[in-house]
Amino acid sequence: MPHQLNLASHFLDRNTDLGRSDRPALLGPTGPHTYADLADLTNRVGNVLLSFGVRPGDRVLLALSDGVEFVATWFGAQKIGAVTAEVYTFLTAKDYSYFLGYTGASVVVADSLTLQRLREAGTQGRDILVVGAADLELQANEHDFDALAAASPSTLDAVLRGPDDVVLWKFTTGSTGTPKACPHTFHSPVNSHEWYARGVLGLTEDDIVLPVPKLFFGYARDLAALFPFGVGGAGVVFPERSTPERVFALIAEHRPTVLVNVPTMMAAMVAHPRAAEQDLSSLRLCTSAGEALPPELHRKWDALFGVEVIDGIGSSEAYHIYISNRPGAAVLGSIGTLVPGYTARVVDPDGDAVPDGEVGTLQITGDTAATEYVGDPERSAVTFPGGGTVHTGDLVVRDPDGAFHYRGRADDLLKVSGIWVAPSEIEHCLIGHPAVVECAVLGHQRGGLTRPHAFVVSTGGVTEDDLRRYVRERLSPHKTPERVVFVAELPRTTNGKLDRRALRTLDVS
Ligand code: 3SK
Repeated sequence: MPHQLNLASHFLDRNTDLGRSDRPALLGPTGPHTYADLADLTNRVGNVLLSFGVRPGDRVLLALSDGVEFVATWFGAQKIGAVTAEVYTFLTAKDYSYFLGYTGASVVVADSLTLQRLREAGTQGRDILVVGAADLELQANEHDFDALAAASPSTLDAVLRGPDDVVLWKFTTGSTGTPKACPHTFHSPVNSHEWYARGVLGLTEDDIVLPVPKLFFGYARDLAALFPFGVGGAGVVFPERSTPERVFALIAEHRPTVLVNVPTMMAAMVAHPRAAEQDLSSLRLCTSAGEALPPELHRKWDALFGVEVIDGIGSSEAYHIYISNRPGAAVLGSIGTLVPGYTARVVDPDGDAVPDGEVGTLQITGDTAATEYVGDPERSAVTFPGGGTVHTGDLVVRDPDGAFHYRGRADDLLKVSGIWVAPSEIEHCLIGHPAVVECAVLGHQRGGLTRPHAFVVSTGGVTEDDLRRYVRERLSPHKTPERVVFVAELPRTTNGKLDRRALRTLDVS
């Protein structure tokens, strides 16, 4: 690991030196964009940011749809030593107000999708660079991103950052519902690229990576618009939200080799009426992370698409994926083994190691860990004890052969009839029913007792009693949901994970 480094030089500009200028870096509706195009726009955007007074260590907030402008803004900010922080594009004005205050960013890069809600949030005292502003009436502190970039120089010196300099923030919502930033140094993306992207996935310059989640989610941003550049490969970027139809169409058009997926979309793809007609033969693998992959869904995916699923677990706190299956050796029902570079402990509530085969909480250590949640010393002390360790709050079982099995979040466990129950066990059972597309199980309090309640998105033609019977026949009686509530969709956090807090507010009595 070099002592100092700039992420834009390391991941992007190096491709020019390696003679890859004319190779595609980004594909999508506005592409292809070559490495030369992307480096050119990156330098221009970096110069625009400099002209607005952005200095090393300053946060630049991206509230921007996926596209070449997103990627060039990210690298442009990196190149001048600024700290990138990206947020979802479908937030409310209240949310944007929170992020503006929390990041203290004096420059925000937005687009027509986010501008109105940013205005409602109040952007006084900040400069807003607006992508696609040609037809918009801009206010005094708003500026036309494209015009400014076109008029800026296309050369830019990279600012080297040191081992203790924060270079990016990754947001996490966690159990409190209030997003907090995990700050990272350049060590995190550089190590993750070596250990996971190259070491586990074996990314090469022949890879084209299509992400299902949008780029504000670090899982997708790194895998589609950072790690491929480290090997001269390409990412696919597109502005709209992912739907099964759009994902199928992008696969047909761009023939990606790697699909970066989440179980929710895998369930929707499998349940799609035209799933069996799709040609996914360009894919050499499909990653799954962000939430637990029920084995039954994995089985359905395998049977229908035959594209190997590389299930793994990662977090914003630990930067990226630290336990993963391996291509060619993926094991159904397991999240895989440690990604080389990490060590793990599985502990009981006192912090003592539990034997293999028993459930415990996962602690992970490696040189990609954040050191704090910005502005939250209490939660930081619990999650980041120091020494590159993250207390993940994830319940796992480790086999004697080193393979891990996910058992849910420690704070989601239910005590039913005096026995601990992991909601994921009931969820994984329910998903095996042919009419269940996705589901979530929560503890419902009544008269001081906790009972599991299931929320189910179904294809129809199934009743509450059918599903209760289905679980009762497969699991012990106390795991049978007291109620099964059919919903049109499950609430999700901005990172696409199940929002258990929002689910709790649904009336099931
Ligand atoms: O699941 C997550 O939260 C995550 C975050 C960052 C990078 C990768 C992953 C899977």
